[in-house]
Amino acid sequence: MKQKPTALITGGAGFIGSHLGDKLLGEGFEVLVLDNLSSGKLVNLSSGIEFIQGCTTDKNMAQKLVDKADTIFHLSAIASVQASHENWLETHRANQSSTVTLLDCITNTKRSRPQSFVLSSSASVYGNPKTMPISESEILSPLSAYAADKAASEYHVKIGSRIHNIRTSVLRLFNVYGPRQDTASPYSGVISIFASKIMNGEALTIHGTGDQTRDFIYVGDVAEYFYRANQKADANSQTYNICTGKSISINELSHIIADICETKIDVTHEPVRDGDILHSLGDNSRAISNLNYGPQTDMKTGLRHTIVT
Ligand code: UD2
Repeated sequence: MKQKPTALITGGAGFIGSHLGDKLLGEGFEVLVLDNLSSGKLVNLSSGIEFIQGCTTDKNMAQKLVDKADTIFHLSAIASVQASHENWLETHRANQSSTVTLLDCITNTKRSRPQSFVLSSSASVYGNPKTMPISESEILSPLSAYAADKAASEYHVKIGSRIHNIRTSVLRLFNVYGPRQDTASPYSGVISIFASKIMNGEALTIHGTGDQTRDFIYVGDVAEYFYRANQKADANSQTYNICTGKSISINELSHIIADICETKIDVTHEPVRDGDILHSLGDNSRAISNLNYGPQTDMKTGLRHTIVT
């Protein structure tokens, strides 16, 4: 009988990682999840997934798990711009040293079968881009410690491919939404915050005018992209924007959510958040052509899945 491939997902108990775990189980993988549960939750894990509690920067633990894996999906991070400024060194370890730890484990493994590595990066590496839609060739201009760590992680991945011949891919995620996204944390995405407030009959807070726009992509499509990016991982290490190529404003978003919930919304305005970018719209043509997949879930359908759960 053919042996199942084994995938290690760091941060696999989190919002995006847990959807990826489900996708990989469905594709016949053995799935190992390494997560310290700082933001991930055990309830996110489907049965059949092997869970290991720990930090990705724990070299001994990481080595043991990397030794078992055919592929490593690196999603663990402290995904917060604010936290990256309040706890610079701690977030740097979680967001950059973790990447080097895993790549170093790959170079040290005694395993004979070649391994692949997929990095979850962020559109924040672009900062305030000069051109819109943003293509992957845009100059990187991180504006936060979080974005700097993601950009540096990307460079380390390229080194992993160039010097050590590791098969890699890098995904730059735009604004991901969907079920299991935390509503309670101050770092939550706007969609989960709005959905939860509307369902609880609370007023929405809009920072600034609400005319700022974002390219929102549904988490199921993101999991599909991770799966395909691993299939295409090679020593040329391609980078992909993971987005829809369409954007909507925060005002429009609030109206769509209100329509779905069949309710009227109350809005209070607060000052623009520190470091907030005005517009974000990605060019996803490379992902569509190289990974042979375009986002399948439109905004209304994705929001319905998000709000009923
Ligand atoms: C995204 C990422 C973040 C980082 C950042 C870099 C998410 C959840 N966050 O932040 O990790 O990569 O990009 O630029 O993907 N807003 C409101 N009211 C609220 C909450 C948010 O008006 O209650 C606004 C907010 O000011 C912003 C927009 O909604 O203009 C989107 O906010 P977000 O936190 O969902 O995502 P973003 O793009 O700031």
